[in-house]
Amino acid sequence: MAALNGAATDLKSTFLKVYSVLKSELLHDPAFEFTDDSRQWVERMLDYNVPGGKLNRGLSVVDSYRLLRDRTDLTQDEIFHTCTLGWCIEWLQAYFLVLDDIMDSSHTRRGQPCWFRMPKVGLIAVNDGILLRNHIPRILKGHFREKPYYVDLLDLFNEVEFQTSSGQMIDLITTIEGEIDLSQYTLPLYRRIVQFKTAYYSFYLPVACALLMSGENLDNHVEVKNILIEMGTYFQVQDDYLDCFGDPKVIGKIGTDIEDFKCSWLVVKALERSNEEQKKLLHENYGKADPACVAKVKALYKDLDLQGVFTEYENSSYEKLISSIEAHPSKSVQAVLKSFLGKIYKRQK
Ligand code: DMA
Ligand code: MG
Ligand code: MG
Ligand code: MG
Repeated sequence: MAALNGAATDLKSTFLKVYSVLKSELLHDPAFEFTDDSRQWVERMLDYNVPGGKLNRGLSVVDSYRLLRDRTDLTQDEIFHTCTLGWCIEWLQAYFLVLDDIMDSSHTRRGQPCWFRMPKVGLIAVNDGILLRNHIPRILKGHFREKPYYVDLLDLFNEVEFQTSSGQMIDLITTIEGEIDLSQYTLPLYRRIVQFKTAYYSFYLPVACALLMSGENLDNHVEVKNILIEMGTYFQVQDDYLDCFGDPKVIGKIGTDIEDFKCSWLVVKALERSNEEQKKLLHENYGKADPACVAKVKALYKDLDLQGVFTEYENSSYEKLISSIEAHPSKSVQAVLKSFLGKIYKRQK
């Protein structure tokens, strides 16, 4: 393989080179007898679902490790291994998204149709999701089996996957048809859902991977975990806001939260701020596929100035996060957390 350049500006192209290496290894996995057709299917499925996002989670592993080690010149080996762990998180994300889009009846993702909406794919996407998930331990076995932290790494991925799917479960059972009840949509339920479905895998996992590679024991970093969970909660509030108010051309997906009766931050805030008449409007129109109902909900969000409420929330959570980060004793850990926060603050996509 060509030399991996570690300079920050080239990080993304280095990262993408590692994707090609990992993909090629999986396409020649000796545990499976590939035919041309099956190899082509997996390759197309991977290219469609794994590398097309912002890659924030994956790149953060490399970034975090560099900051923890306090040097820019990582060895070729360190670069390859941090990128590989970064890709394992991107694989995990692809797995969750392929299945999430089916369950949320979404239409587009990353500016293209959701995988299950593609001709000839349909519910084969369910098995593709399972396959994506199974690629992760294969990648880890291939590259980390001899590392002293191998068991901890496997345990970390297992724990985080459990947390994420539990979060997805709460997200989904709050919207069961016939049992929908807006009055249960309060901030504590909201926080529980998003902490589990988003924060662990998107924020804690990348930093925890970098900590393990640096030889750290994760039990000694509970405070870091708590800060990352708060950051992940802020990130999902942004996701919910963009679902309604973002530009689909920029975010690459069309929002479905209102139609899907999701316990979104916006509906929680709307309920907090509504008078009886406005609550009635929500009860009558939230969770309906009819575009006229969706439009009424969006108009109410505007009347309640949820855009202003969001801006206020965004500023105050940023302030709070910065002060908890600055209370951390280690400067390099502070740098890791600030770098992550910098990537998402005021994001438009
Ligand atoms: C995303 O929740 C959580 C996971 C684990 C994929 P979501 O359905 O709000 O995500 P998106 O808006 O990207 O569909
Ligand atoms: Mg979704
Ligand atoms: Mg979802
Ligand atoms: Mg969303």
